[in-house]
Amino acid sequence: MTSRRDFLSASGAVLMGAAMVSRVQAASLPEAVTQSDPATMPPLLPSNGRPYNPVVTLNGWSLPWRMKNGWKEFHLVAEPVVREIAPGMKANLWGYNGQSPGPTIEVVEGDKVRIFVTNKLPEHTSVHWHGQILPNGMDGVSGLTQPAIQPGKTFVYEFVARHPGTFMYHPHADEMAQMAMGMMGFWVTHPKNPGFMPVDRDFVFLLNAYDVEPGSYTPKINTMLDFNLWTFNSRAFPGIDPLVVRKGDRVRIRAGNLTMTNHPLHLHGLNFEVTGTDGGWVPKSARWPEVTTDIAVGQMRAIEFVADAPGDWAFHCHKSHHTMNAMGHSVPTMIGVDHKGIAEKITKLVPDYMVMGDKGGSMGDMEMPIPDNTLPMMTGQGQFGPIEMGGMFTVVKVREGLARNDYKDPGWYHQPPGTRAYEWTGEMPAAASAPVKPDATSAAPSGAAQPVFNIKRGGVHEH
Ligand SMILES: [Cu+2]
Repeated sequence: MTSRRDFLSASGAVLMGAAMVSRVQAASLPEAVTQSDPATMPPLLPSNGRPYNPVVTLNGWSLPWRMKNGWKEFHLVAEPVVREIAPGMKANLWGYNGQSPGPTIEVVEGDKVRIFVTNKLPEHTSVHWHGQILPNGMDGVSGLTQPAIQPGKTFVYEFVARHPGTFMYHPHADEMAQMAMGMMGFWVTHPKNPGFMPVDRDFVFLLNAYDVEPGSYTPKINTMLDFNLWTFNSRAFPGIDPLVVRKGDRVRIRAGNLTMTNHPLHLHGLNFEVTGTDGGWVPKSARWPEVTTDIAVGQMRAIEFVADAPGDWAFHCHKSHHTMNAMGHSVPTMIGVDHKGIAEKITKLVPDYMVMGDKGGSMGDMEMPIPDNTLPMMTGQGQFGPIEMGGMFTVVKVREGLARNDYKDPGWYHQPPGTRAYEWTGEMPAAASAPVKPDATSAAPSGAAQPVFNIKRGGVHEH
């Protein structure tokens, strides 16, 4: 889908002058640029204002601005949007400028920022600038610091972006409904000095969650904890783009949590340090190495690592039900249950009935009909078969020799010969058995070694 932003980036700032400035200048509001393509857009290089190193919004984009009398002006439009959660599933959400989450806003420390917010929702809203230190009346809490923005109205927020760091924006009006519908966006205030903590690649995304019944399109907004779609930027695996990284790059990943539970984000193959929170940057002396960082509700974290290990490295929430998509999660465990007898009876009524779950839950290579507009629970194909993941899962792809601004999916990693787990095809040892006490052996049936538990009957039970 061609967006106005594609046009802008293709034509460049100079051509844009001829085509659009007259119209933009004639209007009192900056143009509300929209984007509906679900792919990750290339970083938005600043064409005016202070220089900075732009971020890459995973399956998202950054909002263009205009400079007017020393103010950096943005226009956010709160509106209903359709978001593709992953190929095969779309949801009716609320977002900003054509997408949920809304576009990332990137400014520089010290910028005077003016944001026009137009409400095209059927109910009032407001925008809270999470983590910003700003005048009280700009904090966006409807009722407390301002009247709510009624449908059809436009409000103006003005403040100086004082602190560099990682922030977000979301409504502070009918929050449970509006966040459950996808109202949120990322905000990055870059340091005034572009040489402060520079990185080669800087990825950002929000952790969010939806409850969309299979076969329906609109999230259930009253769900408190039992969401069925766990997403990065309103996308579920395999709809989440990989984080493509050049070997040797210093990489930053910033994530904010706008769900109602914590998410331990886990990265394989690389150690990282938590370098930032929504309160600011962590001094070097206070950082420690991790491969998992827990991001609590409402928090933001920036992690950094040097991509010294080429490969396809899984990056995911470590709550295993957050790496699954919709469908029933409350089914009984059938591992070890022989239900052949029941299956025979059911097959008389339902000829296609399939015995499932008696050997485990694996459904990665089963092809079952699913309702319209939902996703398989575990999905995604890798080069060696089904990945059996959904939800908050993606892959950090570290490759040698990429171009500086190359974020294209390089395909699957070709592991050097002799470096992949392999099947043992040699001799197998005799079946392992637990050590057997001589007196227990006599009681056991001949030939079958019985495990003996080390229990002292009548003895003193010590811990
Ligand atoms: Cu999680």
